[in-house]
Amino acid sequence: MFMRIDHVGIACHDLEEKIAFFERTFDLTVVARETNEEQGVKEAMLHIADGEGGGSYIQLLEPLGPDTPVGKFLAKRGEGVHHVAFGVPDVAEAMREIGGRGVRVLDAEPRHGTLGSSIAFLHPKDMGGVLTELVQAPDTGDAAP
Ligand code: V0V
Ligand code: CO
Repeated sequence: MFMRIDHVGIACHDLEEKIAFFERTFDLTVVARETNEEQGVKEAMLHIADGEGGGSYIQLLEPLGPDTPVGKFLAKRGEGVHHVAFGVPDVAEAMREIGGRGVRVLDAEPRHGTLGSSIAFLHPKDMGGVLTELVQAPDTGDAAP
C-alpha cells in the first residue's frame, strides 16, 4: 500500500529562515513553494531523492494563523516533526482500505496537496501519536497505456 516516504513535514515559525538553514546545512534545494489556504499553511518542498512513483522531500510548514493545524501544533509543542507522509498509488483507495481497518481518516475526500498531489490525513491518536498523510502524486502521463 505504501510505496515510499513522500515527505516529512516540519513545523516552523519562520519559513524563510528554516529554508535558508536547510539549504546551507544540507545542500538541499527548494523545488516548490505554495500557500495552501485550505490547510492553513505556507510551505516549501526540499528535494531529497527520486524514487518509484515520485520523489521524496522535506516539507517545511509555517502556519497562516494560530487557529490552523500547524499554528495549534506550534503553540502546544513548538517546532519539530509535524507529520509523516506516505506515497500511495491511489489515495481514495488507500483512504477506504485504511478507514475500514479502524483508523480515523480526517478527510471525507482527497484534498489538494503540494506539487499537484492529492492528499488525506489519518488521525495521530490512531497512528501511535504520528499525524500521517497519504499522498498520491499527480498523473504525469508516464503510466498511460
Ligand atoms: C495534534 N496532535 C498531534 C498533532 N496535531 N499529534 C501528533 N502530531 C500532530 N501533528 C494531537 C494533540 O497534541 C492533541 O493531543 C490531539 O492531537 C488533538 O489536537 P488539537 O491540538 O486539539 O487539535 P485538533 O484536534 O483541532 O486537530 C488535530 C488534527 C488536525 C490532527 C485533527 O491538526 C488536522 O486535521 N490535521 C490535518 C491537516 C494538517 O495538519 N494540515 C497541515 C499540513 P492531546 O494533547 O489531547 O493528547 S498541510 C500539508 O502537509 C500539505 C498541504 C501537503 O503535504 O501537501
Ligand atoms: Co504534508
